[in-house]
Amino acid sequence: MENKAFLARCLISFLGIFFHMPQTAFGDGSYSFPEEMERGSVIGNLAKEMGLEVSKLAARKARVEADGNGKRYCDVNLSTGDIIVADRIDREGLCGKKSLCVLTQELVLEEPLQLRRIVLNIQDINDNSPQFKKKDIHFEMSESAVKGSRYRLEEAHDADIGINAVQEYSIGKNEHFRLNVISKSGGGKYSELVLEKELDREQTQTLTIVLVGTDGGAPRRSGTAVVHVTVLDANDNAPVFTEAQLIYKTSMVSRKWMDENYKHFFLRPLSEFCCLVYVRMYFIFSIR
Ligand SMILES: [Ca+2]
Ligand SMILES: [Ca+2]
Ligand SMILES: [Ca+2]
Ligand SMILES: [Ca+2]
Repeated sequence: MENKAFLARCLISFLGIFFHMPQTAFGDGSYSFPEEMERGSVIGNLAKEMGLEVSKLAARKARVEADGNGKRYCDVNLSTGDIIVADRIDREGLCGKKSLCVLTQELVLEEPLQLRRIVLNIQDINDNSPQFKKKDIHFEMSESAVKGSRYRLEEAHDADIGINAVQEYSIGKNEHFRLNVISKSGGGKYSELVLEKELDREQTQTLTIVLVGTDGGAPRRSGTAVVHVTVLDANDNAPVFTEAQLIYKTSMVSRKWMDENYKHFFLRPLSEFCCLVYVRMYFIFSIR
């Protein structure tokens, strides 16, 4: 009889210890919702998703605690069983460029003690615009650059991921360049200017083109930079005298002087020689 009583006491003690041990292996709740929801927004319900009785939540002192040393991002409404947002959840700040952003919180229930895992799957929203590191991009291009020459442009960065990151680039209408967009093997895109119509410094010394980077979110967001092109000179023009210059020059020289220095003309560079011959011819014809 005494043995039976002892066994019964042992069994009761064991069961008491067992039921007060934390149980985490079942009944986890998983909730997917977008980042940046207002504090107090409902993201789920304990009764529906975790099978808990709402009427007992207050008595069992249900509460949410951060897992490990993390922060508490959600809370529980004891009268409705709703799980609500407790703090700002910024996907970019928490997970950067990771394609999955998962936070884990713990639901604690007392009498008996129970621990349930709450898994929060944070979805990206398009809350960042593409940005260029430099708002002004400077290029120096020779006017001798051939059609088809390419000039790589700075990539725009967008803190969002997937379709909410940069998808397209475009440039303002201009007569010299078109834009070529290239996808990088590791993700992301950049663009390059392709020369379509050759430059002429004697006609245009500088060009200003607006570059736009656009993401694929809804609504779409974009960022801009300004490309400043300075056209560098190439020696593509022979010196030419104007008629006024010719008349002035011819008035300053005599036919005798021209004849005396005839050999000297031939020692000059070809372009200059041509001009001087032209001066001489103009002089000869103009004094007749
Ligand atoms: Ca954000
Ligand atoms: Ca985002
Ligand atoms: Ca974006
Ligand atoms: Ca030139």
